[in-house]
Amino acid sequence: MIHDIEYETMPREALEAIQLRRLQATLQRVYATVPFYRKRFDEAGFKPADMKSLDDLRRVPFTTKQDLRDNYPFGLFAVPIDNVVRIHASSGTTGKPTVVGYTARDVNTWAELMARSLAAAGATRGDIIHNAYGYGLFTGGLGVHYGAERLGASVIPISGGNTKRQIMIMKDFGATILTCTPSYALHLAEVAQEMGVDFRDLKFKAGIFGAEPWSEKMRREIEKKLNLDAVDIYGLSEVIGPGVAVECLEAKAGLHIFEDHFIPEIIDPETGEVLPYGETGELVFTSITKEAFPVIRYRTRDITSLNPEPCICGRTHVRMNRVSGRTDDMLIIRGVNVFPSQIESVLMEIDGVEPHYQLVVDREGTLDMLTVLVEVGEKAFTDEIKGLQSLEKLIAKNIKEYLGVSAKVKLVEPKSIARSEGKAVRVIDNRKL
Ligand code: DLL
Repeated sequence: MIHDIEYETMPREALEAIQLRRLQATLQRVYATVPFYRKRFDEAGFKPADMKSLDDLRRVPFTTKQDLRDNYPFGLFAVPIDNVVRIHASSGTTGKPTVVGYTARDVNTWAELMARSLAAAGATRGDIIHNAYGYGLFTGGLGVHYGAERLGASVIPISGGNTKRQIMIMKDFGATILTCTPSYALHLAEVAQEMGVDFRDLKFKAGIFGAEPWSEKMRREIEKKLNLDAVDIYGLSEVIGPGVAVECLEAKAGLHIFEDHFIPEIIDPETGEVLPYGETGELVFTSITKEAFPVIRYRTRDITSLNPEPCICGRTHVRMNRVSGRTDDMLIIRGVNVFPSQIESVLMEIDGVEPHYQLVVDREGTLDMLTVLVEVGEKAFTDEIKGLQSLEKLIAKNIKEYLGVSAKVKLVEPKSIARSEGKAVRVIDNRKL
């Protein structure tokens, strides 16, 4: 279902005309109201009036996470605090969180975009949405919540945690749409099984999963275990929260970016040069409708590519491919670049291995050591030691073959890797300690 037929299927030319107008207005506004942007633009010799066509965007300086930190907490707000009605923050792994604000109109925009996102996954007024994204400073819970209400669906604000109770409630209330991180979805499947609850007896038709990277293989695993269609949703607090891009149920092949609100670019993370459609690099966003916290060429650190091909669903908005990792998630192990998602793909090719894993990096003397902890299924685990050893060897061999890095593989007992209610912790890097 397309929630906003006019905007989501707008012909390219009309869409670009709107983008340019909104972009010009945004640049004028941040230049006038945010000293940080005024200074940045001045230093680069750029004036908002120079923005004559969308191509001129590449002349505008980037904004980074560090810039947000330097202006902590409210330094990049473009409206007085009187006009801010909501504040969220993303925790981040180190230091201070990144703080973002919304005016009433921004909250309204966000609700619309989330209504679009839920509708893209097939949700309608008649659905019951079991929302297990965390409520709080994290944008997942409230983002889905407002979108569900805007759509007219019934939302269950269960948030994360207390997994057994969640299973009981989803069963008793007959929820039809599940929203949570993909790793928590798998955990729900596991706990349901322990409780003797079969997802085939539940009423779910679709799940809208995001907030962390996941693979195509993991999608298949989730679809099988939870007996639903699994759709990918992407977003980040700095840009608005969830609802920046979403897959459509029809194609499930890349996420439509809501281009009437956000302009995406892909850049070479080393040189900052803009790359053409199809090439892989760092995703950069400029918001063109937000009031309280506009972002200009914000470097997400997420790695993906853009696909402008028309989609069978009728939406004209460009699609981003699955995020394959983050520039700052990249581990450099003895000089070799390794992304957790690459290890995940290797693991998911192998029978008997569960989609629960963790990468541990240590430094022994001057050498980096990568240990991959992998859970095996109950069946494999009760096999003879010999079988387990050969499985470890096979995984290590495949990692070496595909990624060119030697890793120590350690099979661990089923359910021994900590489950997360939100984003899974895939990497433990002891080198920083
Ligand atoms: O994770 C917003 C969100 C909530 C998205 C619920 C989807 C669903 P942050 O906590 O600010 O916001 O984290 C943003 O999470 O830059 C990506 O690295 C990662 N991420 C989000 N969605 C996806 C996805 C929310 N579908 C950061 N695939 C982003 C891969 C994702 N990574």
